[in-house]
Parts: sequence; C-alpha cells; structure tokens
Amino acid sequence: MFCFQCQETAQCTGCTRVGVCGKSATTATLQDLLIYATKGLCEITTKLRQEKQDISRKLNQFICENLFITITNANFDDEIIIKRITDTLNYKQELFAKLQNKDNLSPVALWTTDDENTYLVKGATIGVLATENEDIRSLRELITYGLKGMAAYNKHANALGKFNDEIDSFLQATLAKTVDDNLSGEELTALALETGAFGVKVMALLDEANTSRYGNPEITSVDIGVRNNPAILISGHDLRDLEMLLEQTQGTGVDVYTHSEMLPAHYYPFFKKYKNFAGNYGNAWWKQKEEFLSFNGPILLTTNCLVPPKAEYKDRIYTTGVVGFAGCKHIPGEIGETKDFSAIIEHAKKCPPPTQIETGSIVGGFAHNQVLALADKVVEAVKSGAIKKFVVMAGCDGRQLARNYYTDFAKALPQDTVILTAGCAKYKYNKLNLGDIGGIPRVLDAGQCNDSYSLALIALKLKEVFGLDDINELPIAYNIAWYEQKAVIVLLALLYLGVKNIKLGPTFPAFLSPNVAKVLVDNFGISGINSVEEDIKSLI
Ligand code: FSO
Ligand code: SF4
Repeated sequence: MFCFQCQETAQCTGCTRVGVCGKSATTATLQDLLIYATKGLCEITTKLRQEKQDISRKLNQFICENLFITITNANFDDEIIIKRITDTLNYKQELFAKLQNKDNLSPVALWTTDDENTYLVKGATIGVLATENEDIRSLRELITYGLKGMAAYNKHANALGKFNDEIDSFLQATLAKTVDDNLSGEELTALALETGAFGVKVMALLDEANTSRYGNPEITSVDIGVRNNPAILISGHDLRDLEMLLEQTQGTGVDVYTHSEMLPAHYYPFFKKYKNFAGNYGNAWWKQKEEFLSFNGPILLTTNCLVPPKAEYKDRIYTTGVVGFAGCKHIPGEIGETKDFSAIIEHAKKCPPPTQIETGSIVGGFAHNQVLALADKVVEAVKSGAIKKFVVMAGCDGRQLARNYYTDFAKALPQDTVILTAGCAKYKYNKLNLGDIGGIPRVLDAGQCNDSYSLALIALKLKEVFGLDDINELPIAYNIAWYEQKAVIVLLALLYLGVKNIKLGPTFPAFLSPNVAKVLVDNFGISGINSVEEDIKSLI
C-alpha cells in the first residue's frame, strides 16, 4: 500500500504497511482500485455528456459516494468496498454500451474484470506511485483529494434535495482528467484552482440546503454536561440523518447527544424543537476511544471520522451512509429514503445514561447570517480599534501533540483579536473561556468544516463594508489546521477566492511535491507554522 492523503501519514511521507488511521494494506489497495474504477467510469460519463446523453442523478450520487467512502476514517469494510468496485465496473459496462464514439478511451476506462479475486493484484499496480513523475503525481492527488471533499459536501446537499448538475459534471470530468497522460503540469495546476472554484459552489449549495431546511444558525449555548436518560451519540456531518434520528426518538425516553462535527446542529433553529436533543458530548473525533467508552450508549457514525473501535464498545457502534467497519451494525438507506433507526433506539434503552465528563456550555452559531446581523457592532468594534484583527483558525483537529500549538496560539493571541472558526479544529480552544469584546465572543464558531464558506462570505461582506478592493487588505489572518480531504477542498476554495498568506499546519501535506509546494508558496504566500511567538508576531 501507499497512502499519503491525510496529515497524519507515517513520517510525513506515506503509510506503506498499515495506515496510521488503522486502515489495513488490503483496505488501502481496494480503496485505490475503487478510485481507479471510478475514474474510468467518469471518463465514460463525461464522454456520454459530450454526446448529449443523460447521466442519472442516481449515478452522480453513486460516484460521489465512491469518493466519500475513501476519505480518511470513513470506511474500513473490505466487503463493502469490493461490492462497490463490482457495481462500478457493472455501471461502466452498461454505459460503455451506450457510448456512440468508443474511440480514444484510456486504459483506465477500458479496464474491467468479472473476477473479484483479481482486485488486490490489480489494485497493487494502479496506486498513487503508479504515476512516476512526482509533480504530476502530486497535482493528480491534490485534485483527487479536493474532489473527495467536494463529493462529500455534494452528497450532504443531495441528501437535503439540492442538486447542481454543473458540479457533478465538473467533478466527473476532472476526476477523469487525473488519469489523462496528455495533461501538463501547468494544465493540472490550473485544474486544481478550478477545483477550488467548484469548491465554493458546492459549499454554497450545501449552505443553501442546510439553511433552507433548518433555518439560519443563530447564537446558541450548547450544554456539554449530561442528563439522566439513556442516550444515543451521533457523530459525523449528516444533518438529514440527525433529523430522522430525532424524529424517531421522540417519546421513547432516549436522548440524543452530538459528538465532534455534529455539534453545530444545535445552532440551527429547526432542531431546537426536539426536547430530547440533549447537548454535545466530548470533543473532536480523535478522542472517541475514551469518550465512546464513557458514553455508555450506542453511537451512530454518519460520516468520517471513525477510529477503529475498541472491543469494549464495538457492539455499540452503528454506521450508516458511507461509513463502514466490519463487525459493526450498518443502518441502510439511500438518499431520499427514510432510515429505520429502531435497532439503535432499542439498544439505547438497555444502556445506562452517559457518564459525565464535562460540565458547562459552549457558545456557537456564528454563520454568515448571524454575523451579518451583528455587522454594525462588528464594524464599529473594528473602527474603534476594540477589535484589531480576526484570525481564521478553521479546519480539523487531530491526534498529534504538535497540534497543541493551536491551543497555545489561541491563548497567546492578544485580547483585541477574534478567532473565526469552523470544523473540528475548534475543540483546541472552544472551551478556554477566552472572553468577549464588547459582547462579541472572542471565538466565533460558524459550524462544520463546510461552513468555512460562511467565513469567506463574512470576509467578502467586510471587504464591501470597508470599501476595500482586495480581500487581503482586511484585518484577517489565516492560520488553518488540516487533517483529511475535506480540508483540501476548503483550502482550494479559499485560494480561488483570492485569500493569500494562509498558514497551513501542523505540517504541510506530504502529497505536495517540492515544486508544487513552491507554486503555492510563490503564488499564494502559503506557509507552514513556526513557534507560537513567531507566528503571533508575523500574523498579528
Ligand atoms: Fe473534523 Fe473529521 Fe469536518 Fe474533517 S470531523 S476532521 S475536516 O472530518 O470533516 O472537521
Ligand atoms: Fe495513512 Fe492517512 Fe492514508 Fe490513513 S488516510 S493510510 S493515516 S495517509
């Protein structure tokens, strides 16, 4: 195996024997083959579109799910991945038959087999390292990871009934281009930036999907203690799954708590009507081994990030959607279908209530609508000098000790600075009680990682209010933490919006070759993190 798609990759170069995430070599190879088969399928769907033939929504969704399954910590279940490879090849055959012009198809599009036993042998020949030129490899992977993030956000929008054919067409055409040997480094670089443009579009689509169904996030205080009822913990990013779970738990005596990236659900007006929607339990994804144990009840994983579960609580893990782990119960249901959560609810009834690990509350809900409602106050605070600088500290949290930098950085920021955050990176400082500036909290949480879009909208609005020509003239600094591939699409989206001088940490992506990293440094001023003192000095 060779995988270097996430920040925790071994020695900051690549996982080669087993994933630091717990992914086995077999699973990694099967995931590589799933991506390879999907790239071939996308070449054919793209050609069919050129022939003005229709591609069904079902197929668009299937492609997005294939990508989403391979995001770090989403799916470890070989059986599921093998079935998806087979389904992908079957789709490919079906569409190939419809193709009028079958000339000039790549070997990737033409590859097929009806023998599942050959998957591992084939998978070992088509992985990341099969592209020999390290710069082409780097750009191909940068684009592929960005598209994985895009696919995840698109899937969430689709689950709420929002679709955009332009996004699906771009995603598939671009994925196919990552196996096109005729594309130069310059062309692939341009394609990576165009991927960022579609990153903005997909986050806008998801924002519309979320807010049209659940209302605009508003300032909300979320309890982090526990009640005395049996309960279900829901993790991941899928708000539609949460909605169905809350509907089905009404009147059962079972409470529902959010974990990690599901915390921002509390900020939406829609979910406040559910009396059993108890609060948030725990922290970012990587602390789940302790927190799932002490939660005592069943846990529903709706998307990444699942850490291979300990035996002590494995029987309490339920997966749904793209998530999978051999031996854990999977709750089925396609987009548009109502899932049946009765098994997990019955399970919860037999469990003791959660053990309290924290008390108090955290405040969030500062997505674009809420911040713009406070715009006068914010602009006044900037003009008066009460707020000197905003620091965008969005992104992901992770296990590495080096990430304590972000806690230290938040603590060391001067009192006249405000942190704008989104994603699970917030858990490094959202319980520090950093105070407020004239009633404006010093940590403004917009929501999940996709709500980084909100932060971009806020920046664009401030640019307009202050009458500036360039987003980079604003008193905003960017110190972003990344972990998995959704962060890649967020980063590409910010670059597309023209944001410069982003600090990216805790380490630079291993998949950026020195030359590709140089392009990002030279054109966008991206840099890594240094000591807290040095970075406070350079950013503030
Ligand atoms: Fe965190 Fe995991 Fe949302 Fe990622 S929970 S690490 S960026 O999935 O997607 O922020
Ligand atoms: Fe390694 Fe990350 Fe790939 Fe897992 S996802 S195998 S930790 S690079």
